[in-house]
Amino acid sequence: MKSALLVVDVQNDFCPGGALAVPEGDAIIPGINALMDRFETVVLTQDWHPPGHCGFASSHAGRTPGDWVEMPYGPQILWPDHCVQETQGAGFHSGLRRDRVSLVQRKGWRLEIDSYSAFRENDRITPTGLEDWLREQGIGAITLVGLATDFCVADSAVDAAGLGFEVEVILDLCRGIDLDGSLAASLARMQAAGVRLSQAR
Ligand code: VGL
Ligand code: ZN
Repeated sequence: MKSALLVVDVQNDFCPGGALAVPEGDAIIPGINALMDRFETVVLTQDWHPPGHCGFASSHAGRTPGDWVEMPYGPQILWPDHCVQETQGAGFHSGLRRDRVSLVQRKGWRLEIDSYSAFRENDRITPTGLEDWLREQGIGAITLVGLATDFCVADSAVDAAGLGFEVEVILDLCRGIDLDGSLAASLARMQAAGVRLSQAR
């Protein structure tokens, strides 16, 4: 079975100094770069929000990051402005290899729907197109690494497993945000979905 490496959101805003910095977010980059040589197909995801995006606290009067709001599609956490299209923060970390990349899958570009998963947006309906692309490439197994373990990595892994892919997450090549126990909860969610949790070393 053909495998793909899915590198989730290794962007400046999720690394130290960024707008939504994940602790040690940049520490995983050398390991991810080394792993790329083991896969013919490497996909990068890129969180790519328009200014005024619905997932930003600044788009909701009187709200601050960490607040929950009710969106038409359900509850949604609000974040600081991050990964705004065409900004430096939305760019990939300069240390991340680009030579082996087959596809860049952007997500979260709709003003009214946030998207953590690389497969389906937060309304849980709208597809990103990645599933079809992977199937057209004959890929049946996916290995995930990147940021953040408890949001975009976990949601992507759970969706991939639900779509019938064989899924592995290499935990020491991910880092989490851990908001109110979200890290432990995400590990349980991934395990329940049949995702294999492993370690690079
Ligand atoms: C992410 C929160 C908001 C992530 C993206 O990459 O995990 N988290 N947007
Ligand atoms: Zn985002």
